Amino acid sequence: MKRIEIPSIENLGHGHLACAGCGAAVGMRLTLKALGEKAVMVFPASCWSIIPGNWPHSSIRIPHIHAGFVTGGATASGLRAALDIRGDHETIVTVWAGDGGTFDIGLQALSGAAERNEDFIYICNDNEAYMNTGTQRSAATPFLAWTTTTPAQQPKENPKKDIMAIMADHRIPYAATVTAAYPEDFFRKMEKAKRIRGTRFIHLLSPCPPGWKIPSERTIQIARLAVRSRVFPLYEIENGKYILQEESRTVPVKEYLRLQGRFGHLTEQNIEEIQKRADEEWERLLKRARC
Ligand SMILES: Cc1ncc(C[n+]2csc(CCOP(=O)(O)OP(=O)(O)O)c2C)c(N)n1
Ligand code: SF4
Ligand SMILES: [Mg+2]
Repeated sequence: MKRIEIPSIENLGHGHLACAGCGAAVGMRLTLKALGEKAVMVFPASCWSIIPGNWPHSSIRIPHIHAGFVTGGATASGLRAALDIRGDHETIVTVWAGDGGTFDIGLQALSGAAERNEDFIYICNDNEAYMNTGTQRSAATPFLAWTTTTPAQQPKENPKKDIMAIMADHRIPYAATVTAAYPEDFFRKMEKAKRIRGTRFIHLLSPCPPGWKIPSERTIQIARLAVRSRVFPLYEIENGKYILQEESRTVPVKEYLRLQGRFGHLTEQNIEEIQKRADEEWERLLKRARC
């Protein structure tokens, strides 16, 4: 595979307000490096309503708009139309929305935009809960995880929604999963997304130290283990075709779970059940990739 040079340009500036070790901040750095200067970004309500800093200052060095929680897909559609009317077909329109703003409350606007195949890159920054408001469960929260609304005595009963399959079923041209633990892979997929027109969907898994109850220095290690345990496989869906990246150094899900306080209440039986589900999901993906 061609070697990727990640540019030294930094468009996430000093003084941002993310927690120490925030996985999303590393993801944002990479995203902004990949996008370059000719891009605009929409932020539906999330931790990223706070992280850039107080107006009139911002640590995000490309033009950006703070938008209503539900409106990521709609705001980006309007922005694209406005740029096109001005004759600017070059500036890339992007959305950076949380899992709550994508899997749950923003799904309708995103679905409408994807069905119209609106021309933007939508990045779902998935930290698996509503973190900005104090770690409430979302449809992206994993099975049996602790959150403040799914306490350890009654952890989340439902599996994570398969947002990639939902987006692929909108017949969009491109969707991909990424984490900051695989920066070259992340960068390569962003570069590919930039070359395609229409709705492109990037699913970024971002460990969150306070919400996942992990030490801030373990963010990247845990993101890597998410991939190696096949809890979060890396793959692309190009025009409906699944392209799966086989991870050669796989580990049992236990290795991933045991480092995180949000799974601290799990019994051995719970862990076996999670392993079984991860194996079944992997088989399901493999089947799709072989079609
Ligand atoms: C209509 C509406 N409901 C609720 C809120 C409060 N709110 C702001 S951010 C947020 C959580 C966002 O969660 P997510 O999209 O996962 O992003 P994260 O904070 O985890 O980055 C909520 C509930 C809001 N801003 N607007
Ligand atoms: S709460 Fe989590 S996602 Fe939000 S800034 Fe802190 S580490 Fe990042
Ligand atoms: Mg979230």
